[in-house]
Amino acid sequence: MKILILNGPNLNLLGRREPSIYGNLTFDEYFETLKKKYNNIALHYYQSNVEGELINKLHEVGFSFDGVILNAGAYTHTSVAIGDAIKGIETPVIEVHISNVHAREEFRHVSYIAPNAKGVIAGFGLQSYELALMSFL
Ligand code: CA2
Repeated sequence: MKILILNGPNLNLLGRREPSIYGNLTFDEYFETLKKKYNNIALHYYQSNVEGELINKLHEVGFSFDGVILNAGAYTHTSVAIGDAIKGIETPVIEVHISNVHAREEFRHVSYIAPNAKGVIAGFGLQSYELALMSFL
């Protein structure tokens, strides 16, 4: 089974700032533990701060991978283009968030991803990614 974790803007800063919202671990550290725990899955990871690069990656994997776990960061709340890209591919996409976006500012309650996603997981810290992964098993 081939699964891609796709992270959007600023998620490369995880573990370095705002630990009260996003925790202390860097994503690379978390990803290593996840890969060890699920070593029977071909787990890939890509992060970009650039909207078009996220779309290119969705197109690249979207007809061959079994699933995408997508944290589009703030693009979640703004990007019609990422929403359209998800609509245009065959691979199911799960929207994830580290924080509970519904308990935060109103602009974070809007998602252009959710209407095109298989499901949404938010608010479980980095464990949100593992919960999404388990749903593909
Ligand atoms: O809770 C999430 O996973 C978010 O997707 C994170 C985004 C935010 O814009 C979404 O509303 C919810 C922000 C990611 C920024 O991450 C940082 C991590 C450490 C330091 C600064 C930013």
